[in-house]
Amino acid sequence: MTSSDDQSGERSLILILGDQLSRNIAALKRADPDRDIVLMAEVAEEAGYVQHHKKKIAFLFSAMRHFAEALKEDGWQVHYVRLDDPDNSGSLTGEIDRLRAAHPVARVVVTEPGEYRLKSALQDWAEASDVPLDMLQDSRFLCSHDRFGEWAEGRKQLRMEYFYREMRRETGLLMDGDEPEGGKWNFDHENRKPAEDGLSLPEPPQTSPDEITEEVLDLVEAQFGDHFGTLRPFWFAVTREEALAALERFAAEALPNFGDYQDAMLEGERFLYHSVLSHYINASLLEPLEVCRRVERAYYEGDAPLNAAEGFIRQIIGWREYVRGIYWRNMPGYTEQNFLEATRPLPGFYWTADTDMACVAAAVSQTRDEAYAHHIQRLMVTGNFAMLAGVDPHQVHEWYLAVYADAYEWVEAPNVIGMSQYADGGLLGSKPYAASGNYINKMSDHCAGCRYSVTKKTGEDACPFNPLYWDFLVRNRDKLCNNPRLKRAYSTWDRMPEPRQEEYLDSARKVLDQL
Ligand code: FAD
Ligand code: DLZ
Repeated sequence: MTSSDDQSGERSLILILGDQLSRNIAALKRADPDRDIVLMAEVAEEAGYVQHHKKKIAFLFSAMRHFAEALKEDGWQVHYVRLDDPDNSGSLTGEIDRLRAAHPVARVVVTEPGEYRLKSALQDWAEASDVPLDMLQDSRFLCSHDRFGEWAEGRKQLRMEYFYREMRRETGLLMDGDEPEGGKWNFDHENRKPAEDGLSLPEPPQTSPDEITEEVLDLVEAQFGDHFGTLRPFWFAVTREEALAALERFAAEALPNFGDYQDAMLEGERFLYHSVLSHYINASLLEPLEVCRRVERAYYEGDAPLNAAEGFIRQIIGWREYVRGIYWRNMPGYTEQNFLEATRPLPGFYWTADTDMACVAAAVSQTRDEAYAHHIQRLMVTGNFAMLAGVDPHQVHEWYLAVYADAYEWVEAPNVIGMSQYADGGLLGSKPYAASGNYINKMSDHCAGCRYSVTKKTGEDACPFNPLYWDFLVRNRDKLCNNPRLKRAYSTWDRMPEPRQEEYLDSARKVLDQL
C-alpha cells in the first residue's frame, strides 16, 4: 500500500467504488474538495462479473447516486457516470482513463477494493499507466492485514474465538476493565432457541423509493431483466440517514430477542430478529464500530440482554473481521479450493426454488424475493445441502456471490468455501457444518409442512438430508475420519448393521440421481 505525501497541490482523481459510500473512506479523508475530482461510475464489468441479483444492483446504483449527490452538496466536484451514459467504457479503469483525458490529474487515489479481482485489475492498470496509483489501506475495518498477519503468525490453527477476544480487548466493547462483561467472552449456548409460535416479529423498516431510486429500478429492469431475483417491491435504505433509521429500529425492536432466536427458522418469516444490516455495513452506509457501539449502549441502558448484545457484537468484530483476514491471507487461490473434491453441478432449484424440500424452497424463494437470507438458512439449509450433495464449491461460491445484496468476495468466499463447504479443509472452521434433517426440524417449523418426512431416515419419502448426511460422511471418510469432532458420527455409522447402511447409501444414490 503506498502512502505518498500529497502536498503538491496537483489534482488527484479520487475513485470511490460502489461499496465505499462513506465520507470517512480513506481516499476522501486524504483528498481536498477544492482541488481533487471524485469519480464514481456504474460499469458493466462490475455489474456483470457474476449475475448479481437485481435488488443488489439497484441497491448499489441508487446508494451510489444518492452518495454522489451528498458529496456534491458538501462541495466536492463529483464526476458520476451512469450505466446508460453512451460513452461509458464499461470498466472502472476505462472510466479513469476517460476522465483523465478530459481533466489531467497527477495521480489516482483509491481505497483498497474488497475483492482481489478488482485490486489486481487496478494494479495492472497502474503498471501500464503514466500516472501513479495510490491504493490506501481500508480503515473501515478494525483489523488491518498486517494486524491479522501478526495474530495468525505461528498459530497451528486459526480459530475465530481467540481472534474475537483480541478484538474485544482492542475495542473495549463489552469489557469490564480487563475482563469480559458478565464474566464470559461468549454466551452462545444461550442462543440456540427454536422459534415458538406466537412470537411478535418486527419487520425491517420499508423505505419507499424516491425519484432517484425509481429511475434506477427502471434501468435495472431494462438492462438486467434476465438476472436472478425479484426487483419490486424495493424497500432497502439507500442513504446513510435511512440506514441509521434501520439500525435504530433493530436496536429498539429486534435486538432484545436477537440472541435467543439467532439460529431459528420459521416458515414465511424472512427476518426473525436479525438486523438485516449487512448490505448497509458492507456498502459503508453504516460503520461496523458505530453499529456495535449502538448495540453495546442498548445493553448498558437495560434495553437488551447480554447474550443478545454479545452475540451480535461477536458477529461483527469477530466473524466479519476474521473472515476478511482469512480471505486476504489466502488470496489468490482461496476461491479455487476444493478439499473434498466435489464436482456435482449446482442443482437448478437454487435458481427456481422448485423443490419439494420445504426448507430449501423457503430459503431460495426468499433469496429470490429479498436478496436476503439469514445466517442459518445460508449455512444449514442451502450450504449444508450443497455440501452433502457434493456440489462443486466454486459453483456454490458463485451462486452466493450473485444472489445476496451483501455479497462481496472478501466476506462471501470464506463463509462459503470455508465455513459452509469445508472446501478449505478446515482452515477457517474446525469441522464441516454437516447436519441431517433432525437439525432443521429442531430449529424450524419447515418439516411439519414438508412433503418429505423428517422422521423417516431412508426410502422415497425420507427427508433427503437424512441419507445424504451419511452418504457425505462415508464418501469423505478418508479426509474426515481423523477430525475429533466427527469421531462420534463415524462410530455410530460403524455400529450400524450393514443392511441399514446399505439402505442409507441406496436412498442417497436415488436422491442424487434425481438432482
Ligand atoms: P445478523 O444476523 O443480524 O448479524 C449481524 C451482522 O453480523 C451482519 O449484518 C454482518 O455484518 C455480521 N455477520 C454475521 N455473521 C457473519 C459472518 N459469518 N461473516 C461476516 N459477517 C457476519 N455475510 C455478508 O455480509 N456477505 C456475504 O456474502 C455472506 N455470505 C455468506 C454465505 C454463507 C454460506 C454463510 C453461512 C454466511 C454468509 N454471510 C455473509 C454471513 C451472514 O450470513 C450474513 O452476514 C447475515 O446473514 C446478514 O444478515 P443480517 O444483517 O440480518 O445479520
Ligand atoms: C457490486 C458492484 C456493482 C454491481 N456495480 C458496481 C459499479 O457499477 N461500480 C462500482 O464502482 N462498484 C460496483 N459494485 C461494487 C464493486 O464490485 C466492489 O467495489 C468490488 O467488488 C470490491 O468489493
